[in-house]
Amino acid sequence: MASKQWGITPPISTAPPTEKENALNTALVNELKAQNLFESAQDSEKRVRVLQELQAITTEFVRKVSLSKHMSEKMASESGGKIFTYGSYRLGVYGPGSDIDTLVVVPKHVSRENFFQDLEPMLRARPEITDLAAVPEAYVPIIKFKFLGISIDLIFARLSIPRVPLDLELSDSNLLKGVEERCILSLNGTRVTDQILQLVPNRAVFKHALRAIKFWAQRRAIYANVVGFPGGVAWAMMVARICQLYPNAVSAVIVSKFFRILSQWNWPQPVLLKPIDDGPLQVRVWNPKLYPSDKAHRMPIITPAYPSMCATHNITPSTQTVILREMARAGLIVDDIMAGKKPWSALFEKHDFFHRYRYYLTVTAASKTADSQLKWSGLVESKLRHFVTRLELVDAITLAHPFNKGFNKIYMCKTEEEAQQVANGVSTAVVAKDANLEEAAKAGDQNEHKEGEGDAADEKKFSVYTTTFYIGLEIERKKGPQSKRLDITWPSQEFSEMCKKWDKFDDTMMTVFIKNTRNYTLPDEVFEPGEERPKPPTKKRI
Ligand code: 3AT
Ligand code: MN
Ligand code: MN
Repeated sequence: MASKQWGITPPISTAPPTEKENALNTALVNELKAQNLFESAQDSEKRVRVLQELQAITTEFVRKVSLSKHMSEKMASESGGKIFTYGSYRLGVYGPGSDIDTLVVVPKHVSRENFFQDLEPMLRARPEITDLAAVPEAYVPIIKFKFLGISIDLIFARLSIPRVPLDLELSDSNLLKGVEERCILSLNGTRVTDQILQLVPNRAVFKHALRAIKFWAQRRAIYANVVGFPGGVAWAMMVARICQLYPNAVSAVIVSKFFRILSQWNWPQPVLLKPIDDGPLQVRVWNPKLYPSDKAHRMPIITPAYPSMCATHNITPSTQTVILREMARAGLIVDDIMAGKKPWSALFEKHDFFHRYRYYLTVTAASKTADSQLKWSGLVESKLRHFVTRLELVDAITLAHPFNKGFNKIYMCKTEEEAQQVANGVSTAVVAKDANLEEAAKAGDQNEHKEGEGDAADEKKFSVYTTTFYIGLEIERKKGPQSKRLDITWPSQEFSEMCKKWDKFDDTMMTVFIKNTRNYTLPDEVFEPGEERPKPPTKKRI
């Protein structure tokens, strides 16, 4: 029987699973369940109902807008409007806390203004919908809200066709003709996830393997597109490629081959799920022969839907090293698991980032309100990988490893001066608590003080919100007694200038400062309760 070739090369093996592999696979799925990665059937049914409601609202939205543009009742109803999903929900790897990434597709006579001026009020009017926030000026304009408690990220795309029927598919690249760039970007999420699912030999195998890899990457703190690690789509494409190479394998085998193959991959050879398409538009498609910036990608993982892009352009020399080390480490552990010498839980052991290095840099973004801090800390985080690339140029630094998330705090200060000192990193000797920034921003800063107690709260009128990011440094040990002091002045200056160039930067509200920290002076919040902390050296080095 001639079998279909999945992907751009013949498979490595088409062997069916052995009994032992099947048993290991059952153990893997059980471990994922024990880690609470799956939602209950009841909650998943709720998601389906929510999506049905969103489809009904979308149909009504398009009909209303069509009528307002003087279409007949019949034409208005036939204009359609359809929702699609992308992200973890579409890939079937969502967990209890996941959002539903949803795309509203409308015909040409419905505009982006209508999305915010007509659909948004319709959503606001629904009693099931709470916490609605619209961000029309974002790179991908978005409306975020909760529907019956489930987070929804709603984006929008307008096609250049008169009707969007419920059986419309987005796979045809000709649909992109005459479509605005922002809409092409919005369509991309669904087009990519749909393609990934089309390009794997067995979706159930792919999904369980991807859940395992995503969980591993999160536990090892190497899951974060913004700071220079692969994000969800990139991990999905890597797993999909392994599935293509072993079309009959079970998820446990896919996971074990994943580490072996990708840690030994001939980077920067790209990971491709299919040949890169040319398409009908004048848009840029990833091409290292044509574009020097594409040639610079160190671990290219290319999206399969036209126009193909590199999902991992953020990876730096340091993050590449960290990823490959983690893959090599995981490969050894999985060998033991496959040999029956270790349980799957060994693969998912927590990262050791705060134990790994002797020197750390802390980058702290601070501002006066939760709302401004949410945006400011996001901006600073998005520039962190540029700081990393500057640090990589410093002679003595052999590796600059960014941690994948920041730590939030609120400081309550008695005087403005004290608040200013905190914001500049001079003083931290005030009351601080761990902060949930999103919650605080929603509640509004005026409510902040209600959480304190009576007079004490009144005294502490000036709040400062901080988010601290960590970069672990590997320093080359110079021979000789007097090694030169590490000088990071230039990268630090470049970095803070980069942050402050932001068009919404407000120097009366926002600060960013960088500090050196030794491992034994790291703050408590980066460790779990009971976790052993790095100790200061007992003997002086000679
Ligand atoms: P969860 O299960 O939701 O945690 P996910 O993979 O669905 O995992 P997200 O909902 O954060 O993750 O993102 C879904 C997709 O949305 C992934 C990416 O294609 C797109 N996306 C997310 N954040 C951004 C962003 N800041 N800019 C551009 N695209 C984004
Ligand atoms: Mn999501
Ligand atoms: Mn999302």
